[in-house]
Amino acid sequence: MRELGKELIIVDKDPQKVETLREEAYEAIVGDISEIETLRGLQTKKLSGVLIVSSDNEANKQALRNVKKHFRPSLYCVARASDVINLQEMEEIGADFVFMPSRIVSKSLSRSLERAESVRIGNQLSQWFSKNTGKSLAVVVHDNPDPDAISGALALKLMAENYGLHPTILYNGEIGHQENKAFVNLLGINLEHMEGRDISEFDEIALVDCAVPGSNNMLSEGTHIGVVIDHHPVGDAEIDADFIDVRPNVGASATIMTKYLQELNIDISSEIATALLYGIRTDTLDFKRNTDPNDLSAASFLYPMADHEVLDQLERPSMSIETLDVLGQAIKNRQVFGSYLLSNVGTSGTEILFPRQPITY
Ligand SMILES: [Mn+2]
Repeated sequence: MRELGKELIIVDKDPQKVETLREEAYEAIVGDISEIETLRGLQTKKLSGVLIVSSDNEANKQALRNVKKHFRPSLYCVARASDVINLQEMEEIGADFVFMPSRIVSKSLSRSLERAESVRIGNQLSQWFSKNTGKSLAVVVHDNPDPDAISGALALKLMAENYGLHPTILYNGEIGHQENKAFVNLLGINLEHMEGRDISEFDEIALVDCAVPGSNNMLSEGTHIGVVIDHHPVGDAEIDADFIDVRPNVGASATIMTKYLQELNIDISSEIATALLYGIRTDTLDFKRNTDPNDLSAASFLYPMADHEVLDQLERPSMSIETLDVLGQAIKNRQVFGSYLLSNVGTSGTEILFPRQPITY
């Protein structure tokens, strides 16, 4: 409360405790919170909230009833319960927030475990990079890469550069969809097609957004990999790698990479923040699919650094020149057969049938 800059009045049955609190310069009074007299004494003060936190469930419920009855209804009430049944009862009486100390402890324990794990793997990855300083690194994404794969690779490239490696992002297939092309162009992302490049010219290989060499990437099966970062389940595939981080519960590889950038304290440019945020959003369908709390926390970390004008452009692509071309061709080549208009749109060889009249139902 002191941190929040609020004044606090503490009520306790135990005169000894009250004495100690006063010695620590708290305003404390002796009283039983379940008794209406005690509450009346407080009512004269300008209260913004009441915290009912004794370890006695019955006393807390009685206090809550009294507060609800005798104080203004908008007064914010927090209560402590030792179990779920009391928690529900307190909510029914009208507490705005009920907490269970055991839950808070287990939550904070699991957070601290998660934190320790994240430090541990962050250190491992940083050790791998330190060991390979000066080497060339092929950062390979899956075939026909999407924004998650590309932004994840971009983050890994940045990380590698920070440790003095010489990374190149490599892809196979094509960057399909107008949105993905716009993504690469607007953010000026440099990636090279695998055609004409020999993977053996690189000292080390990293795989991003895919994990198994030869599966959805152009590597040969069984290739030794330095670093694997992915979020797709790999089943029982055996991967020969120095460092593997596959988290099927996470919605995007970009999320995993964002966590590493944070953990290893690597500065992020606006382009990379924008790319990663777009990667997370597209892979999770704007947090509607396979989303984990990590995706949300990574996104909220990236959000203030991202270029929202570029994101806007990516989300509402104007009709592409190619689409306009196809439509133009269709209009030029039109032929009318009865109630249908038939057109040939050239290179794709597809014929399109348009009803001559708009269909109405
Ligand atoms: Mn992905």
